[in-house]
Amino acid sequence: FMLLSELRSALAANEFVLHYQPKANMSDGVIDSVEALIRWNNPREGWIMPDEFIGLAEQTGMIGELTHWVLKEAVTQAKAWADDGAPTRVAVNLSARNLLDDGLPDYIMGLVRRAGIAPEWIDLEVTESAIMSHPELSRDMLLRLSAMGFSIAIDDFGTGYSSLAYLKALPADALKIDMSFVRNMAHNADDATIVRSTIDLAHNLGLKTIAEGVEDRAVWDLLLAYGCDKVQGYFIAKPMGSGEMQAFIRKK
Ligand code: G
Ligand code: G
Ligand code: NA
Ligand code: MN
Repeated sequence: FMLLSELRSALAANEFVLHYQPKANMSDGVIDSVEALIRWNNPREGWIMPDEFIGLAEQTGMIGELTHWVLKEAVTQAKAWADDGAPTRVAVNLSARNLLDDGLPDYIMGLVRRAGIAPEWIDLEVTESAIMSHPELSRDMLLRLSAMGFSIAIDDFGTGYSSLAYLKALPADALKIDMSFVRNMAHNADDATIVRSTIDLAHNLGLKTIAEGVEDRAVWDLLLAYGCDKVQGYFIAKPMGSGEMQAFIRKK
């Protein structure tokens, strides 16, 4: 049981932390992008994962403030990695409600301008179901963000109900194929067919593909054969703190 007041004081006390999970290019193995994943370092209970508090933040509207914090932290980190000679794109997850926040594009633009980095260094991930909760408004918002130079990835692709006609009208740069199809694709012919067809569909629409939940070499090999662009998952690395991530990028 969690209270909104606890989330508010956690933000004020700076108890939220971003972890980062790398995405590897399939063509050359290079890691030039990561996904930021929020955690709550609670002084009494230890690490609390986002599944336990993002829902409350969304229901109460606090997700607006929380996402502002995530974006600020992600931009600061992208700037630090660039200054360190290891430029890395940082992806931030947006919730359905964030897409209704008219001030969001100017807020993100203000952050990247002040940091002195290009918008290209920040990727935005939005789930198919978040977009479909307000299709028209979400599309307008994504068009604004995309026109500013931020790239848009459709997250958890394949689990929502967007039509192909609607997908075509979105300013997306990439599809992230949901891990429920990817994880067991080496042992499940239907999953493999879904993943292969999704990659073909994405490429035919001019979109890049990212497979999430890659846990072993057999899946990597299949994805390589299918022409997937990027992979993310425990086979590459688990989410990690920023210092560990920096060492990981350097080592590669
Ligand atoms: O690694 P993991 O347990 O961190 O993530 C669980 C879920 O929480 C995923 O669906 C992920 O997209 C979501 N999530 C992680 N960080 C954020 C965030 O900063 N904002 C939002 N809206 N969702 C996040
Ligand atoms: O919804 P989203 O795609 O943002 O969720 C990412 C979630 O998946 C996070 O909880 C992250 O920690 C987790 N994750 C990342 N890679 C793997 C993986 O290879 N296998 C599994 N089971 N989970 C993963
Ligand atoms: Na995500
Ligand atoms: Mn996802």
